[in-house]
Amino acid sequence: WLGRERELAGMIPRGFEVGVATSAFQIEGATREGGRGPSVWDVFTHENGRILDGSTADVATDHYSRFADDVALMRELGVDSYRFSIAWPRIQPRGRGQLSQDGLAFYDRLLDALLVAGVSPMATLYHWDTPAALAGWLDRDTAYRFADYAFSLGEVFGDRIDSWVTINEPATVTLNGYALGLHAPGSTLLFDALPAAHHQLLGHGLAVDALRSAGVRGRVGITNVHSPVEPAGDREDDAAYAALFDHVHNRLFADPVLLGRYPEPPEPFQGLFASLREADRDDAATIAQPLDFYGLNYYFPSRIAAGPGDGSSPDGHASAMSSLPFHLAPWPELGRTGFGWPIAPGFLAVALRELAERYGTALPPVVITESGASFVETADGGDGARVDDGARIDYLADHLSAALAATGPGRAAEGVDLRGFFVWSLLDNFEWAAGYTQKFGLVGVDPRTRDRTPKASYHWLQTVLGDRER
Ligand code: GBH
Repeated sequence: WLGRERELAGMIPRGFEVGVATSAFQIEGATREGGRGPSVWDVFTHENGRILDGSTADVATDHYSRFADDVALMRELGVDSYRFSIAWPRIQPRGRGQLSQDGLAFYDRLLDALLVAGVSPMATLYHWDTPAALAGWLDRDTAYRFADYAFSLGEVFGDRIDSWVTINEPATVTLNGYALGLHAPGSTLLFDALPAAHHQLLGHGLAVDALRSAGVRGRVGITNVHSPVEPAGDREDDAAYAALFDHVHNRLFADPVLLGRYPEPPEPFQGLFASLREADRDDAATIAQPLDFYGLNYYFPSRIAAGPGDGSSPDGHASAMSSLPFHLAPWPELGRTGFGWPIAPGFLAVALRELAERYGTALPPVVITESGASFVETADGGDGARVDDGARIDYLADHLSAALAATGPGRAAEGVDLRGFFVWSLLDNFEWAAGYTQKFGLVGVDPRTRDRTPKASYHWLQTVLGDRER
């Protein structure tokens, strides 16, 4: 796609929002400054053996002190919008009570800089950094604490934030954080993790309500990660476990939000989800607040095979997954990212088509709130050497064009009103359990000096954005 910037620019409709995304814990650093309290991720990263390279996010990309440079990079890039997250423990160091003026001041400065730069802010209220002082998502009370926090932010920033995302990927928090132990808080509860899903969904619904009561003028939505699922073979067990995986990864988090009820579990797994039935009766209406947009994160499809695997996960770690009766099978026919994730832009179109099929008129306008890839890169950026990440250019162009081509009238995902696409990520950053070993950035960050150097993909996207019709 290098050299075909015009072609891609020509596919982007007028008014379509193109942005870049980050999250607080992955970029900010300064974890003890401005009165910030510890989050579960601070605790987790300081435990032995949790993070692949033994790193922490204490400094990360040092965005906390370099945010003005990062906004300048976005202005130069020419993006319409910036999706970032607000660190709950900066605003409420203990997860409840009085707001930290220092914490608010940081996001106040960031928002001002974005406004001056003409970059529209999309704020995620929760991208995994739960205040460590709270009991966490297994406890229903955390949903109410989250709604209080949301209300406060709505009051303070309601006039300046254009789009609000309540929770980023409750599926990943549930599966990686509570079921498999790959993410904070590191629990390996398998199916006993389901209350964490329910309480996040409840927290989402309460937060939407809280933001609207606070009178925010921006759009309000949620971000779910979707991974279209296919059985690895034609054995009956493969199909049954594929349906189970689709249920726990995709439907469980989208159906309650969009349809106002939990999906019917596939045969013969009903028993595993019994706890959700009761919860559903009481909270279904709270969870299903009408939304202004639905955020979709897409990385890769899942191919499911019956039988336990070796427990290795797409996040690069052995996990409790080895005690499940199914595993994720490889995609030998497809190219792979630095993480080993299959490169499958066609399945982004499938994810969009499934949204149209499953949710029909209940589906609000869709924004792709994350799409991107890590690749093994030779230069680290900071020494001034530019990274020639042609693979990332192809990845982004293939995914953006697949999404745009799938959503026109008469197309596969007709019915999806696609409004935007955010690249994950602006910067190389702290990639959770993989530490700094996986680089997703359009901009490289020197691991020693934290100096920023735009990669070839940054310059390419800059040309695409400049070539759009105005
Ligand atoms: C996103 O998560 C995050 O929002 C972002 O912070 C992160 O940096 C980015 O992706 C890149 O990782 O099959 O049960 O083992 C998406 C990460 C990783 C979610 C793989 C689903 C598979 C769960 N996805 N995971 S499982």
